[in-house]
Amino acid sequence: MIVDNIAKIPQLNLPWIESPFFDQLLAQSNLDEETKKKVKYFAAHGYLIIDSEIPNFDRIAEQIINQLESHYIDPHRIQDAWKFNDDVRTIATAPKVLSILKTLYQREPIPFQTLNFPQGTEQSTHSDTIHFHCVPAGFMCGVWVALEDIDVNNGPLHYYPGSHKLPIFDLNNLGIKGSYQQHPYEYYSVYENFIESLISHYQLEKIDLCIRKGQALIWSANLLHGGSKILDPTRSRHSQVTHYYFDNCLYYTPLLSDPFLKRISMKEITNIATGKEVKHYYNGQEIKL
Ligand SMILES: O=C(O)CCC(=O)C(=O)O
Ligand SMILES: [Fe+2]
Repeated sequence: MIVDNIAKIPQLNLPWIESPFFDQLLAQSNLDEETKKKVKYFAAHGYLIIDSEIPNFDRIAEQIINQLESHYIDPHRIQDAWKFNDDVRTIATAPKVLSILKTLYQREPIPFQTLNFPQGTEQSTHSDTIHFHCVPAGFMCGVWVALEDIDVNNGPLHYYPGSHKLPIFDLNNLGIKGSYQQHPYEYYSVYENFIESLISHYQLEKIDLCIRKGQALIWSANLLHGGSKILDPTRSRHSQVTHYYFDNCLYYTPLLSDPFLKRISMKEITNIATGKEVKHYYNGQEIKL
């Protein structure tokens, strides 16, 4: 008799990489061995470095750098340049990236925000789950694409391998009601200090992302990351981040929410790939905002 293992594995409403049954699910999947290795690596470490495989990448990178130059009102970053720049949209919707994300999460990826940086951000270490979260949790990730070669001197992105397995923390864990803040970052320094304590408590290993132009880092929602110090202030650090959700979720901003006070800052998002508004779902049922 053939034993049907597939039917015996509980299907949970969470990313398969976080399922207690992940090893079995992976073993049964029809992915090739190379891909299985990558998914396993991502599940274990919370990140993956890939080649974005975007055709004519050098030209696209150069065009983005030149065309965005006059648009930096905030000198450090420009949000959602995909709305007026097709090259930014090309990177956000790169087929190779979308296909890897679909494999890693087993759901349709939804690129919903782009950030372009001309220099290192020196941004303090954080988990993106404080900014972008969803129900069920975990269906979010970031992809950081190098528009030029990156090394330790031009303020690389840094990350802490394995930190995605720590609990997901929000302001309520720190005794703060996010939805009652005067402005979104009123208590952000409390969160930043907490993350620093967490890193030193666990003595987490920090890695600077030194990658070549055209390469990309995918990080899972809860992986701690930030911008390292710019050691050479004369250097640029052109890069693009795209944040992705996955379909069939409720999307919200924990930093501004107190769900159990029924004060939830739901996110209205547009799928960069289709230009359409993204619907929210709870267990397959559409939820109107
Ligand atoms: O590029 C950086 O230095 C930080 C970017 C980041 O944290 C993000 O886009 O989520
Ligand atoms: Fe981030």
